[in-house]
Amino acid sequence: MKAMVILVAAALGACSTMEREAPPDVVRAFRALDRNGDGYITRDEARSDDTVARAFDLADRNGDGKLDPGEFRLIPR
Ligand SMILES: [Ca+2]
Ligand SMILES: [Ca+2]
Repeated sequence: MKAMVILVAAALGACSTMEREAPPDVVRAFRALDRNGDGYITRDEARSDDTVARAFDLADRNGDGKLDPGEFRLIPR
């Protein structure tokens, strides 16, 4: 039982680490595009990057009209 708890905790820990650690080049690209620094990339901000602009609708999974870092890092580049 104890081993099970430790396994689950380790799995959860691995997941949250992966969430937190986007590759540095993705983080850099995100910050470069997020010109007003609000933590989201709007369609307007995406316009300066062809790849992101084209993938925008696909990447905006919750349909709020902006990309958060989690959505942004799923764009293939
Ligand atoms: Ca922004
Ligand atoms: Ca979104």
